[in-house]
Amino acid sequence: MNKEDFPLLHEHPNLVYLDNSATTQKPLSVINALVDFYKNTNSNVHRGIHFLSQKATMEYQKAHEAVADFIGAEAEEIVFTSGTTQSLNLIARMLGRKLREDDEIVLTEMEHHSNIIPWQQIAKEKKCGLKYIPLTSGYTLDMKEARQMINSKTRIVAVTHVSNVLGTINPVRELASLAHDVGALLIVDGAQSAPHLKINVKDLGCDFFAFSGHKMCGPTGIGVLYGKKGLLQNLDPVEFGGGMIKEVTKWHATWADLPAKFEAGTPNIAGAVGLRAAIDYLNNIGMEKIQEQGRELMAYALQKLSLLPKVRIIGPVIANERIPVFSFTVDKMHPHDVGDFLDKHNIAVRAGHHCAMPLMKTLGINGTVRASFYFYNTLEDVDKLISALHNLLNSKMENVSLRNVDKNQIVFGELTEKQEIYKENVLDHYKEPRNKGILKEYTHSCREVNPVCGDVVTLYLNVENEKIQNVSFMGNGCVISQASLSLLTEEMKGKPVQMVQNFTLNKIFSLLGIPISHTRYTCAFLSLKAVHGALKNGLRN
Ligand code: C6P
Repeated sequence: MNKEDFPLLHEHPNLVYLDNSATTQKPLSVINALVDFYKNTNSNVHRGIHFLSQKATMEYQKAHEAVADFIGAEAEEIVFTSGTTQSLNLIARMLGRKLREDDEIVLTEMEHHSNIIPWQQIAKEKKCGLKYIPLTSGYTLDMKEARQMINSKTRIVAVTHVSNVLGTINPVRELASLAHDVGALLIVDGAQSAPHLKINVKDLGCDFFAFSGHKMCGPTGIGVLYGKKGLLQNLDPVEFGGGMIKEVTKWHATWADLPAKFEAGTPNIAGAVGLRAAIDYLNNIGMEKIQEQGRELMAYALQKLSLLPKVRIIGPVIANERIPVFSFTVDKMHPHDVGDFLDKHNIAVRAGHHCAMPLMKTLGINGTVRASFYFYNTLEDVDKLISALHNLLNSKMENVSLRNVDKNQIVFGELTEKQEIYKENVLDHYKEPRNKGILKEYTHSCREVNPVCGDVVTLYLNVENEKIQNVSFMGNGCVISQASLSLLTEEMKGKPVQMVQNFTLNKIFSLLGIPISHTRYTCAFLSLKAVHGALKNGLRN
């Protein structure tokens, strides 16, 4: 359904795009709205008295109104930001000013980093308590614990409406009651719910609601912070500059009316216009229909995925409690290797920690593969995913992650004869890693994390007489990271420190001897970072 409205999907008919939780594709109407704005309306808002500026200001205002209608709010309650992340940072900083020592902030264990770190920072600054509502074994929030945790000390409850990893829909209404009963505010991260569910902020009972345009067919760089009017009126801005003032003297400034007071500087006018076009597009289909179609896809995908051996779904298995975002792990395979394999089959998924490292820690895993669907995906797309996973489960590791990729990363080719030999070597180092373990005696060590997938390695070195006498490593990872560590540690032994310090990423590439896709550079780089880190740590000591 609707695939023909999306030029990218039209241009790449064989692509199965299942990375919609990261960002969705854009319909032609949104692309045209952006082009039309720059061709016919481009001008700054609020500032000029000329015709174009008035036109741009009107378009910008209309965008506020469209967003307000979309979530059941008033236009004054809609603050445009660059995205969910900025919205959450803004609200954390604004509310943070009002917090006192020993006040408590309650989050959940399934939050995205964007709804953790801003509160962590505030909690540190203000010496507030930070608590996390735990999960049940069914990947939902433990509401019994939530009822205990939200108490008279709680000032803020900040929760994701829908988890970007688990797909779980959280009981926001109940959380709002719990928060309000103790005089706390409820902040909702709606990044993953606004694209899929019909949102009415009044029905949800939340005080603030944040979401991004790019996850719901809109452009990147535009997002929303909704706040109840009375609350926004009583908050002071944390960003200052043009457009947000009423009057400025050398010593003092007063603020513009809502929502301009919170939109300092030239806003993303084109983005707002594009977001309005996206909302028009979604409204034309109907959010209820989008939700209904999501349920259909979900039921089908859940049934098919749950039949695959060695595949474990990480998320609720009841279709009503979730949206069509499926995280899963494949027994004994690293999510990167699975993602790479699917990519080779023209299926775009995300693999890693999905910016939810604390959740991964709770689940006891480093990462997952995530297939996230949107309304333009079809049952056939599910079938293609399942069929590729079948192939993966039946294939040898040879086919899993190593392939030839041309410079623009689109066309896959065969490996040359020489590269085939290197590939065998890489696989051998992956299956039987050399130098794995902890050295009994070591002079240097370093723990490094791959920020993309959360893999952790620790490197141990024994340096004597300015030479690497011995080396080992610990930690698991994908084919590329493990083979790189194994190959590099072999290469280093007996070499002068100075020589090893000069190793670059090219050294790893030459040791691997096969082309790797750009997205895997961080996997290869992990070994080198650990080596450089260990040598640096040691020299400093
Ligand atoms: N999640 C994902 O692939 P921004 O980047 O500001 O538009 O959205 C941040 C954000 C906040 N909360 C949730 C629940 C999210 O899912 C996201 C973005 C993407 O899952 C990129 S990490």
